[in-house]
Amino acid sequence: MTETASNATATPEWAELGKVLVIIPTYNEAENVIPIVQRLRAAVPDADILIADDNSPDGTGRIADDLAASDEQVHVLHRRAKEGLGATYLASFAWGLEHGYGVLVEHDADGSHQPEQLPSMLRALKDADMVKGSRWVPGGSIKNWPWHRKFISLGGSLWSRIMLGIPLRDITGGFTAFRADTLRGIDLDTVESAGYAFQIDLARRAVERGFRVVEVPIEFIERERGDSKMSSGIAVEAALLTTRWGVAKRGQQVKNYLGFHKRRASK
Ligand SMILES: Nc1nc2c(ncn2[C@@H]2O[C@H](COP(=O)(O)OP(=O)(O)OP(=O)(O)O)[C@@H](O)[C@H]2O)c(=O)[nH]1
Ligand SMILES: [Mg+2]
Repeated sequence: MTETASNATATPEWAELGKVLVIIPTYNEAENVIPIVQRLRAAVPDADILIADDNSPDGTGRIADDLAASDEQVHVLHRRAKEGLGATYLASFAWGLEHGYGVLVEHDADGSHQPEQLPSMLRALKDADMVKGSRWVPGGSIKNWPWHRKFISLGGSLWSRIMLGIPLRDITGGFTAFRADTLRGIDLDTVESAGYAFQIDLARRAVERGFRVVEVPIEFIERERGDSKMSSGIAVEAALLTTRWGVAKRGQQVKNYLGFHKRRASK
């Protein structure tokens, strides 16, 4: 019996949370999809995997089908065309919730998120509603990123904290574990954001609705194979939307404050 097979029979520490689904969105990740699935299956043998492929021209979808054919814990969601990370995650969350999973995890295919660090996040989810893998809390780190990527990441989190008043250090990170009830409670139907803004949007919604959002340190490693889909447009979308949400939130706070004083004065 292999180590993976014997681990699979053990009850995981997070069993009370229900079955775990790790979602891997892919676009042209032919070189990365097999190693990441292998690592995930070894690190968290009880978790199922959903590869959500946007019809990658490099054949990632066919490789995913082969993986699914030989492993009943691997599933594939084929989508028609590249629509961005936000749309892919929304479709994948819907699939996972329909299939009765208790925990849904966002996980990149490119090796930046390390499957071996997922158990510590699932452990933390026992006392939380949403757990974000964080590069910017003590113990967290980034390997092989140029200074300008660090600047965008830190600046984005700082801007979000200032505009939205959200107490998270790494709000744009994409390695996140949600309880199913958290996703059901944050009105996914009204999410419009696509790139980094999507991550900020989900965290903002969870915090505003009173869910417990916790950060766990991770080591983030720059991808070694394949091309990044990150663009300046994604960063600009995040900055503009965060500013819009922040202005709307502050405006509401001022309205509430003025309304309170008007009511008091008229008593
Ligand atoms: N299905 C789908 N997957 C996507 C899309 N865009 C990116 N991805 C996948 O989402 C994950 C993260 O994308 P990356 O290009 O690594 O973007 P990033 O991690 O924000 O940026 P880098 O730090 O530069 O790697 C990878 O697994 C991509 O293949 C998309 O439009 N559709
Ligand atoms: Mg990446």
